[in-house]
Amino acid sequence: MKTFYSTAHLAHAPTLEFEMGRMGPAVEVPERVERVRAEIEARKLGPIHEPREFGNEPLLRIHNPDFVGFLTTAHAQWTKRYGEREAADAYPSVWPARGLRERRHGDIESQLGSYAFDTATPITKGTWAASHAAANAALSAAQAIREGERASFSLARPPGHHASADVFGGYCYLNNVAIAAQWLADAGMRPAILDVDYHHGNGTQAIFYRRDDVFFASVHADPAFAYPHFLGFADELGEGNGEGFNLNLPLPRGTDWGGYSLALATALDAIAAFRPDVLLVSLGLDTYEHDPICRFRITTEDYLRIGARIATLGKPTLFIFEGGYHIEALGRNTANVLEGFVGG
Ligand code: OKP
Ligand code: ZN
Repeated sequence: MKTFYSTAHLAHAPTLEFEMGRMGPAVEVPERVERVRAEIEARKLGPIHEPREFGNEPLLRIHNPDFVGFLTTAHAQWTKRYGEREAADAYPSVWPARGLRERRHGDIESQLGSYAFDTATPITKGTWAASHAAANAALSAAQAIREGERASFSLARPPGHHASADVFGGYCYLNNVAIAAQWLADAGMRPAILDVDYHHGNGTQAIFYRRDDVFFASVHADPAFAYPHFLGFADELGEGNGEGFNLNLPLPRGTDWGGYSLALATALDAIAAFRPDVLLVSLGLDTYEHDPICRFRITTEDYLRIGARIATLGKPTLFIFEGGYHIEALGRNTANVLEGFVGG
């Protein structure tokens, strides 16, 4: 198992998050990745490599050029307007909802509202650098698979599965798993994506929704009560050519290994029927029983089982780090999935 990691993620360190009507401490923080790296080193789960630079081209296979332009300049525009004092991070505060006009090229407030879908996802000074580096890590892990590795792990942040071609949100800016899947498809491979984060991967789904060359399956908390609230329902099956190539398995609050393992088996069966030659896993660890922002009951032991189950597909597998907010257990839980996979 090759892991791809760089310190570039440290540049993205939001401190505050707006949640439940008040500002609280951010949960998508640099320590997350540092804990996992330490655990991989301590357990000797394989070498850790520096990602290589892929440039913007592979990002633009997924993301709209104007959206990428916005991400690269948003923070500079924000500080030019408001100065560098307290409000150092850029947040949207107004959206072009029904009856209003989207303005992707307007002032920075209208750009933020045109491209964001929530208030959880600040653009800081280092957001672009870290996001670009996370995409490079995912692409490096994809290249390792392309060169014959059985498994690789992109250990980077910010995460990606909530970002679509031209919308950011859910702590995500660039969709790392979609960028890697597209790069592999462009190299002639047939990718399937399995998203096991607690939250539905609405961005990944939207990107591939009308396509039959990339299969997307997601096991997640029912959006009837959980974020992202507006996508991830079971009746979303894909559209046009993509009909039948999208599978959502929403689960109730309190789901433990019993309910979870049945849904995982269903997802893996559907993926097997697609006959992919590479599997990409959006690896969220926020299904953990003690996660501070989520409501499933997956245990540290269960993560070994999840890894072993994924291994039964028998495909080259690229794990991409997404959510997971219980800092103390995050290293152990993540490493358990990887170890379960290698041993499985
Ligand atoms: C990201 B990943 C706003 C709450 C926002 C955002 C959760 C993002 C999860 N009131 N919560 O999928 O782990
Ligand atoms: Zn999540």
